[in-house]
Amino acid sequence: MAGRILLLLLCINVVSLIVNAAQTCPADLGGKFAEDDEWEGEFFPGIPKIKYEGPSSKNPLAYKWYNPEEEILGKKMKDWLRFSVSFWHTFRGTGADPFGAPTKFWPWEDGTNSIAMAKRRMRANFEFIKKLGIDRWCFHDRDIAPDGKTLEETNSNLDEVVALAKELQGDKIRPLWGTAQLFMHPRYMHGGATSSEVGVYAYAAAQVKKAMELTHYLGGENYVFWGGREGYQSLLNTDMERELDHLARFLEAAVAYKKKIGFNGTLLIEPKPQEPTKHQYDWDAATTANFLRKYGLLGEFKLNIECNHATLSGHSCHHDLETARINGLLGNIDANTGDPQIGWDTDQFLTDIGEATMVMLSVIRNGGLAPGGFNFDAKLRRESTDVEDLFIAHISGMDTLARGLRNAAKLIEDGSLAELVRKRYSSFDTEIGAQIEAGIADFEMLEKKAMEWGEPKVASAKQELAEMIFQSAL
Ligand code: XUL
Ligand code: CO
Repeated sequence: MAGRILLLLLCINVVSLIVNAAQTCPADLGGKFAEDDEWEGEFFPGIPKIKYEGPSSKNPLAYKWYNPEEEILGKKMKDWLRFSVSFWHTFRGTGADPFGAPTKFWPWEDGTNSIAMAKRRMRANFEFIKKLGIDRWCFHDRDIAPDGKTLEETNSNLDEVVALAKELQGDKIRPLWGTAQLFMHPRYMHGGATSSEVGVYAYAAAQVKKAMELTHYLGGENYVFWGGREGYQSLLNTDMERELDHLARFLEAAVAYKKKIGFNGTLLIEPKPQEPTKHQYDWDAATTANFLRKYGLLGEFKLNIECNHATLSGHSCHHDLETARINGLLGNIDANTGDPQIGWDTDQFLTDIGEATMVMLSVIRNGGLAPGGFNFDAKLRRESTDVEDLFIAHISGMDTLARGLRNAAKLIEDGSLAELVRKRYSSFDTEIGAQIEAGIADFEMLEKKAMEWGEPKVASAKQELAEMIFQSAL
């Protein structure tokens, strides 16, 4: 039993401090139920297909704000929101943390990491997605299938599970994105693409190659690079310039391979400032945009902004979304939130209506996110242990963003916030303002104007009024 718990910690809990095995997720073919992937009946009996019942409903298993077919600003809610379930939190999250053992023992889990168990979990995933009425899911390679003894064996385990996933997806469901897990295995302790070991760089490339092929095979719309260990713990032993060059070469090779296999999905980089490394190279949207610009990769990548990562980097989620958007880089959102009193990546479901409204303002200004969407990179609290809680958490997260969408549309249709901003900059809607914005106003000309005009009048910023207008839409 202790061995099982250790194995689960190693395979599932991304922030676990206990890492002492040679492999992260070895296949356990000798498990008690390992030969049997049959599961009688439903995984979620008693949970119906979740329907929209409107804001007055008291039913926890119903949508109050998310009405998928309803049009908001000329687009269906489901097309603005493009929700996705993340396999790792929902089906591999155990509730373990660095101080505590797993708390979640889902009835379909048999305690093994066998291929049979991986297949059963995949069946549970698709029943879950279908009951929520969601069309998308996200995965890491190592969430969905166990490691083999060799890379070839690992790849063949993946092929077996992915063949089933393809069948279960049917015509409608597709991965929003896939990714390679380049952070849990001990071989990645110095990073993947930025490792000091050339063998690790090659292994990481092989893993990304396979994960891209599988994402493409499943009809995935995007592919994500989150470099949890692409960073450093100390600059004293790190050649930062060389590591960043390696990362760029790695991403260039990924672009070339994407084109070679005819994968048309968007490549996304997911910024995060730190955790698990002390400093991650993709710190925030602005840092990542500069990296892409320096290496000539701007046209090939967009960003996957995760709200809890934005707040860890000292920004609001809205700030990083706007930074991505104004640089033409907003591709996807990992929808979650942190806790104001806890300084790490708690990956909670977003339930703050004000924050959701600001997020949706950015999404509307971006014209939507497609082919990206909203991935619930969010998990139940350790203390939430009922199967039903998985549904309640997603329903609540979906309703929060749906409410944010409705509020943001109200603000845009009302127009007073936009008018406040327009008025604030109206002094530039003049001949001289137009010359400045066109880049033809030189310093001599501006000095002449400053002398002619004398002391400039400075208007109020009207922040409290802006906040009042914003509040009135919530
Ligand atoms: C980690 C995180 C990851 C990425 C995918 O903080 O957000 O789950 O989204 O590797
Ligand atoms: Co994420």
